[in-house]
Amino acid sequence: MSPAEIAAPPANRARWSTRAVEALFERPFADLLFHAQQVHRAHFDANAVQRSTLLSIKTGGCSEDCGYCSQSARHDTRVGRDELMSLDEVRHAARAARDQGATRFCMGAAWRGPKDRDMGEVTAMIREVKALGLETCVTLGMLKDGQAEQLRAAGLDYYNHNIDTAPEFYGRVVTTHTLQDRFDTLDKVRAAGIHVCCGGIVGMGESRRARAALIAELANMEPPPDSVPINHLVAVEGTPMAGAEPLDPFEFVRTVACARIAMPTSMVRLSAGREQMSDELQALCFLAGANSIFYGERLLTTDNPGAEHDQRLFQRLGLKPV
Ligand code: SAM
Ligand code: DTB
Ligand code: SF4
Repeated sequence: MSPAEIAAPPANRARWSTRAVEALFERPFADLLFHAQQVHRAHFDANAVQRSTLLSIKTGGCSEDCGYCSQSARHDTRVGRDELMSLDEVRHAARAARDQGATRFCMGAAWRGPKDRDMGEVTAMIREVKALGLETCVTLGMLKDGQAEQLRAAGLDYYNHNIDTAPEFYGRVVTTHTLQDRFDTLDKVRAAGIHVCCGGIVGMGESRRARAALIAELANMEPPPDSVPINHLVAVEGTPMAGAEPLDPFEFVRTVACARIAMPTSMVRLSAGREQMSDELQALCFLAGANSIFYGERLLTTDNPGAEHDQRLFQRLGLKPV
């Protein structure tokens, strides 16, 4: 593939092959970042970064065996098993997030999927958060028929459901559900008129080819996800991935740049792993086209930079929160 072909924007959302994304990964770092910047600036204000705050509304005890996850009941981690949070606690956390400047509130549950009996409480939480003037997002696992419509009726704006890794690597990461199960839920979310938030994790010991395949798979969705979280593995003690080979930080930046180029109009979220990154590395990720973050001192069960630290970083980089 010639550099000109690589640089060309995909015409009418042409399908991305793994090889084409891999060719992006192989470019000199400065060329790749320049390309990502061009694409980013053609579609977004390059100095604007959106902020969402996460809340774990149901922590731990999950039936699934995702190898990276602190919340699987099959892994011996320090994360306990909690009941579903009360509406009061959710309201309190959402108000605090809004007062700190978040514009979206994302509630996560350590479930394979919600039971029908959980839906009343979850939809009440969505209504409550929406009433505070925040955009709403939930990540609850796999959905059964009808559940996406119930969430939409409650005012849900986004559903986060990651494909997490390349198809060829998926079975090495999770065995209790399949990638097809994930696609089925994404179809239900889309059909219900909810925005799709779907991305993955890197740094799990996958190859560059697998990272390229993950990006191609996301970019080839029809349409591509509205929001694409790029998570860096947070290696949690007690999980099978606790000892994963560390990823070269520049390779992480390359992954962000490839996501930006392959999905020009999607929000690309610099997600888990920021606490372990320097400010300089995060700045490179913004240069590579990341334009949203998780904001607030906790992700779900692990630490995230505090709001004050991020406010300072935004100031130092002249970034505008949106
Ligand atoms: N149980 C639901 C599910 O699996 O979709 C929702 C919660 S799950 C924790 C949401 C996402 O968090 C996962 O798909 C994964 O991308 C990310 N995640 C979980 N643990 C992580 C870790 N240790 N490092 C990086 N990302 C992680
Ligand atoms: C996503 O892609 N990353 C967020 C959110 N969606 C739910 C979760 C990151 C979790 C990191 C590990 C933890 O805190 O347990
Ligand atoms: Fe459960 Fe989600 Fe963690 Fe997998 S990623 S173990 S489904 S909470």
